[in-house]
Amino acid sequence: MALLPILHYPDPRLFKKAAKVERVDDTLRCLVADMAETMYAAPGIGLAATQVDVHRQVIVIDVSEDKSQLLTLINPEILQRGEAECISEEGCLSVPGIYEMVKRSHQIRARALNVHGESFELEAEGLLAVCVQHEIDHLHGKVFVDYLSILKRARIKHKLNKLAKLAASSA
Ligand code: GNR
Ligand code: NI
Repeated sequence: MALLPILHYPDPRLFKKAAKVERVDDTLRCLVADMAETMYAAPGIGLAATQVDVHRQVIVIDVSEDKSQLLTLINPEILQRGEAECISEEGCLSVPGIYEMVKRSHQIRARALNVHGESFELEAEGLLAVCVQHEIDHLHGKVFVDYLSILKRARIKHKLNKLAKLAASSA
């Protein structure tokens, strides 16, 4: 197992579209294990492969209180979105220190493959639904700050660029 480095916004690699996974094999399961370890260590409630510079459709999520319910979604697709929307505060491991309100569907139904390559359906609401939508966005090259105003996004870019320069100069 290994901790993987997480890309930070506005790194252009975060805007790449992930390709479908062709085969769920041991190499892919190794990636899933590393992603889970990275997510738990961060700590975060979700991680998309895009964030660790792997551009394949793989997501890990665990929204449980005691971090005992790891969910792996390979080639996830949203089948249905409920009509009700909810606005909640989001953060992202790729946008450190920034928390903003985002509007999403309150409830969704999704289909994905598990680590055994078996298809399953997931019905989710609340935080889990928000997280699944947030992670699937990453696979499409989209980050939650894309939902904010241009002004807010520009401020966030400026702030994170400054932080990245600071980090580079002290490294
Ligand atoms: O850890 C995370 N918390 C979070 C909180 C509200 C909405 C979405 C998230 S996902 C985030 C981890 C992350 O960046 N996943 O891509
Ligand atoms: Ni994120």
